[in-house]
Amino acid sequence: MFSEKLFQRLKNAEHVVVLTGAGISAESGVPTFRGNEGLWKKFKPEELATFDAFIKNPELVWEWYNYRRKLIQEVKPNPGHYALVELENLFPNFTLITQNVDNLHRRAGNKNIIELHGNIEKNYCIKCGKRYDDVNLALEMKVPKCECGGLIRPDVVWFGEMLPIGAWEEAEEAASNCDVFFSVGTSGVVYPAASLPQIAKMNGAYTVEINIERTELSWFMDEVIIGKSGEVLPKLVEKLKEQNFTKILNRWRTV
Ligand code: BJW
Ligand code: ZN
Repeated sequence: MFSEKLFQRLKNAEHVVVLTGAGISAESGVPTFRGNEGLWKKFKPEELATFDAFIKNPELVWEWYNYRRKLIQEVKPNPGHYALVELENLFPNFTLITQNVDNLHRRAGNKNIIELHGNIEKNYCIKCGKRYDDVNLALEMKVPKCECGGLIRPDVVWFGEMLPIGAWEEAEEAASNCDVFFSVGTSGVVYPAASLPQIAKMNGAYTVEINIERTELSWFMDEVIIGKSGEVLPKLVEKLKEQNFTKILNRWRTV
């Protein structure tokens, strides 16, 4: 399943970066955005995840987010998420860049996380900017209005919006300076996130994709592993442990 080259690169790696997408949470029961199971009612993400859609029909967009908030509260991180926590502990420098807004990486225990598309459990007023970060409060509200009269929106990044201040810069910096870059469970169609694997590769990283199918990004990856992230990632961690990887890594570090 994994090449010798990958282990070689990992043994010499000081900085490992993982980019995740909706696919890593699929095995927890969180639907992905695209593909047959990814559809929500009859809408595409491009029709709901925009500011215009929200202004046109706040109830519908809010309903979509509340449906997802409730779902996320009911699910748990899966073995793929937990394997990334183990990976974080194996390397001197590890950055987890996620496009997901579901908090499952934090709940699993990862520490160094960059959330590129925000966080579904947080909200703010579009008029005065006041924050409404209590998820239960958000769930109770049918038509979300701030005390100033402005609409309350989820603190996520919609199409046409800038990424959170600093998040893109940090992600680009991590991708430019890593030794191995994993792209896990993302279709690679949404930019600028989808450019990160190419940035990593251009800067010399070994790039690996883990997905149940080939994606827009597969053609330039050094290695494409077809499989569920909840199965592939724990196997990778197991193999690294079998090879007494930590010891090898430590020996390398002291040379
Ligand atoms: C499994 C699995 C298992 C399943 N194991 N795998 C024309 C060309 C290029 C760009 C543009 C363009 N026109 C407009 C743009 C820009 C636009 C864009 O990219 N559009 C494209 C769609 C064309 N981007 C933007 O507007 C972004 N902002 C921006 O560009 O600002 C300017 C800027 C420039 C430079 C620097 C900084 C700023 C903002 C994008 C915001 C995206 N927002 C959303 C919604 C977030 C809130 C929410 O959650 O509701 O983000 S859309 C949605 O897509 C969500 C996701 O994070 C994102 C990516 O989706 P993801 O994660 O890849 O999910 P899927 O469903 O697509 O794929 C799942 C994958 O998992 C599949 O491959 C499965 O096979 C796999 N899988 N089970 C492993 N068990
Ligand atoms: Zn307000």
